Amino acid sequence: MKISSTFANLVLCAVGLLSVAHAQEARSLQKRSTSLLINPPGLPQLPTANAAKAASASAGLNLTDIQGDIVVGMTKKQETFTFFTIVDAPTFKSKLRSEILPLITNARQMLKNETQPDTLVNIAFSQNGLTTLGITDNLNDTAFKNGQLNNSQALGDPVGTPDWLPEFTAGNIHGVFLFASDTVDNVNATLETVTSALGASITQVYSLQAAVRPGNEAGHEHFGFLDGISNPAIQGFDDTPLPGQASVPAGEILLGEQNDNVIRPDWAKDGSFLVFRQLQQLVPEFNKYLTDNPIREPALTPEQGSELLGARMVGRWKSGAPVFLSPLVDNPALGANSSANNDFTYAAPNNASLCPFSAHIRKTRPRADLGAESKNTHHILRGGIPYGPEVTTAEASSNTSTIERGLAFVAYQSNIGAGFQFLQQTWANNPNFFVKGTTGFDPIIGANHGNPRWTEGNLDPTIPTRNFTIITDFIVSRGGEYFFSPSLSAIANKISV
Ligand code: N7H
Repeated sequence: MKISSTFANLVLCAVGLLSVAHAQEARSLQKRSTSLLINPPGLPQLPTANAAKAASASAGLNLTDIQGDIVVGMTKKQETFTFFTIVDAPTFKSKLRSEILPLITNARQMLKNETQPDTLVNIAFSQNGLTTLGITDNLNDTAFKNGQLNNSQALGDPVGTPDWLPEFTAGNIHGVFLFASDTVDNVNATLETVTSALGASITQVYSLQAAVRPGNEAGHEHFGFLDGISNPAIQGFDDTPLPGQASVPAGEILLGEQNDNVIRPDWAKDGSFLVFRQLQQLVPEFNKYLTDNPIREPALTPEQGSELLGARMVGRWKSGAPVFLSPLVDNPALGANSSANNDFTYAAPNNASLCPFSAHIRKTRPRADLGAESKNTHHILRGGIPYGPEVTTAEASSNTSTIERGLAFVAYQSNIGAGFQFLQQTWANNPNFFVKGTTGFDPIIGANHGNPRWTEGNLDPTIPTRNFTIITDFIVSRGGEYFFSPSLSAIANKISV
């Protein structure tokens, strides 16, 4: 009897995947007792392994096939992003299959300390990378296909991208490795293992080392705000969202799952588009702007008025407490309470006085402004991490950044045009969103090609029409790329063959 080649391939794939799963389990048996993720008060926890297992079983989501970073959010302790060019595709494919695939961390492994690896390893490919590997199938995502450099004007970056690093403009980034762990030594050792396994089949283009901020700043980005509070819960992975957390059909983040209505090749199922942006933050300049422009609320000192302006620009206090629930002063207990710090909708009455329409978190997720959350199909899952050192005394006293620091911004979604690009272009950079004529730019990430940005939207509650003209971009895009983070079976059966 002749076995059809399709059937033979299926058997080989199944055997291949089983051995990958066994290799991962075997490695994880001897693994860690502490987590490679941070867990500061106020940030949501991952579901327990049992809860995720039950949710995914009923939804038919295969958590061992989904790359781990997609689900973990902004909680890595140490992370290095290594961008590479594929110079020898056949050798790369063979090493990818035999040596790298067994190292790739899946979503299920991240749910228990004992199953986490020493270092999370994930991989993603640019359109140029897939093309170099001979993959001609169309993933049907225009932004991904064209690459981020071609998208830079739509994103509001200055014309000619003068601030982009040359590594991001050269057009030779084919892929990126994500290495995350609790120690730099682990990250570096794994990077060494991976790059020596791949040998001369790749060249490294660029590496960005990132890390959680020290001490009590753990979980806070460089402006000082707790970050990573509000990420959507993926249905079929986390079915018990916290109050106020968006619960999204899996297909908003993962290709080929429910609510991903775009036609994709079968092998793209359970992959996700990874948007990477190196976003420099001008922290002393941001602080100077707040000092110079306090909100003159009679009950507050000028320092408190500056703090209030910063909180209203973000929509949250540094502790994470939302200004909608704590409008005049910070409430650290609320910020630290993940069951309460996301529990609001901007519903009337008089909602803009509580949280400005221009506030970063209201621009990027307008909640009840759009009606029911299910009417908002523009969700991203943020997985970034700060990079660069703390502000020095000299920088603080001169109000001038001399060392680069910022956010290694990572966002996962099934559709870049509806996800990251939409949030940046159609909401943050659009002065007419949400209220035409009186909202202005998102004062944090809104970009106007390097030109001044105006913002109001009730930013100053004591003078609702006060117009702020911000000359300095506190966030400067240093470039980035769009990637596809495939499922493990896609790596085994499509990308490495
Ligand atoms: Fe933003 N920041 O420190 O001000 N972000 N963000 N972001 N962001 C959020 O809810 C920040 C950026 C979103 O569900 C918080 O996790 C900084 C881009 C979305 O209510 C803080 C940078 C895009 C949310 C920051 C940056 C977004 C969000 C509150 C760059 C998309 C959730 C904490 C350096 C295009 C909104 C939290 C919700 C929250 C800051 C970038 C999107 C503190 C510094 C480029 C969707």
